[in-house]
Amino acid sequence: MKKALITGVNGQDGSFLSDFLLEKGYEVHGIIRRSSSFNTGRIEHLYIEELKSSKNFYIHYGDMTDTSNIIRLISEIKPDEIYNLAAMSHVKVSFETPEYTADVDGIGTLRILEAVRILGLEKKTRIYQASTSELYGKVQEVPQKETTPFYPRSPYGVAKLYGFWITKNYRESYNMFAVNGILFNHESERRGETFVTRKITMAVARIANGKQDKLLLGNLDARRDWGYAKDYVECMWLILQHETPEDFVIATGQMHTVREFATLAFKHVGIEIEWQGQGVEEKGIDPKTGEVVVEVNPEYFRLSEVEQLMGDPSKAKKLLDWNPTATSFEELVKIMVTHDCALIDKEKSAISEQ
Ligand code: NDP
Ligand code: GDR
Repeated sequence: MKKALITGVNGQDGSFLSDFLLEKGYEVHGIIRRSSSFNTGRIEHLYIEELKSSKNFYIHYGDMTDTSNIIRLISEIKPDEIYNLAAMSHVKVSFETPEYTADVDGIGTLRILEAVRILGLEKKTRIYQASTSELYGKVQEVPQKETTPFYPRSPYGVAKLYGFWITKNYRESYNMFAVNGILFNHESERRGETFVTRKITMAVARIANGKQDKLLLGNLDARRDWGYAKDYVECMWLILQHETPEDFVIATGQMHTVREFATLAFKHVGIEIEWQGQGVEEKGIDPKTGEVVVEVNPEYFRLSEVEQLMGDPSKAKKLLDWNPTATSFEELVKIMVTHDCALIDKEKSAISEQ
């Protein structure tokens, strides 16, 4: 039985990857941070299932800033595969916590690579590094591929740039199977609520249920290449199974504006939003009621924005036989809105039963 270690196991991707690897018969070890409140909501179903069936899922306390903890865990587990998903992953927040972001997202990656090397596991352990389309930042070429030059636009992007290069450097210097998946935005019903897609779908569900008046957004013109997280974690695994260690762009090859995402999300609850005005004055109106349901709030603007990102997944399609559009943009929005409407309904019925 293969053993995998996942950092950031309780995040969006870590939780889907755990589902995927357990299904494949792996023994899965995950690292979580100690928190003053419960932080295992996304992996709760695995505890419950694993209590019932054979126990292949193990959780360990740790932190990407704690070198001795990382070395001890890797030495005890001796994983065949490490998926380094832990990160301070919010681009806007990285401007508020640049040093911490560099420590976790940049040096944290080095800590994993060094631990594997110090422990003499270079030949046994394959390492996946969660790289990002934010490396491209100020876009030099459209669509972006593995050879497109990087130009990060945030402390997050710069920290991840270090993570990318140190992974490549360890591969070339120590002959390690250490690789980067350069993943474009991927979303799901498990996405954190401070990212724009989930912020929109949760607000749409609440507005449709009369629990919120309006949605406040930043840059409506920002364009992203949005895929479904469940499809993308399969690709992380495929990258580690490839016979040679190589970096891959993982994307759908299509992009949409934040405005388009919101328009489609509202449509699913029967609101055919009408956009009026421009720039900070732009508003989304529900034509049936005349009410403003979306407003622009400059508080959500970025100090240096990444205006557009669209990846070219040709290499992953060809070498990994991966289907980038298994879930379409329209399906993704529908999955998220349907999930969040059900969530709000459940909350409502729980309250009415009290
Ligand atoms: P999430 O923000 O959902 O998850 C991040 C995970 O990292 C959480 O489990 C978080 O734990 C953990 N973490 C944060 N800081 C530390 C720390 N100091 N020590 C240990 N664990 C820590 O991100 P996603 O699942 O969406 O993304 C996974 C990875 O992929 C990240 O590295 C992200 O930067 C990268 N990425 C994501 C993309 C996307 O569109 N989703 C696209 C490209 C790259 P806690 O719950 O305690 O905060
Ligand atoms: P991003 O995702 O920065 O691409 O990083 P996010 O959803 O935060 O922003 C996408 C775009 O939407 C614009 N935007 C808003 N964003 C947020 N969060 N909130 C708003 O109200 C809002 N209004 C408009 C943003 O300005 C931006 O242009 C994500 C993270 O998962 C990273 O970890 C990952 O590396 C990249 O995707 C690829």
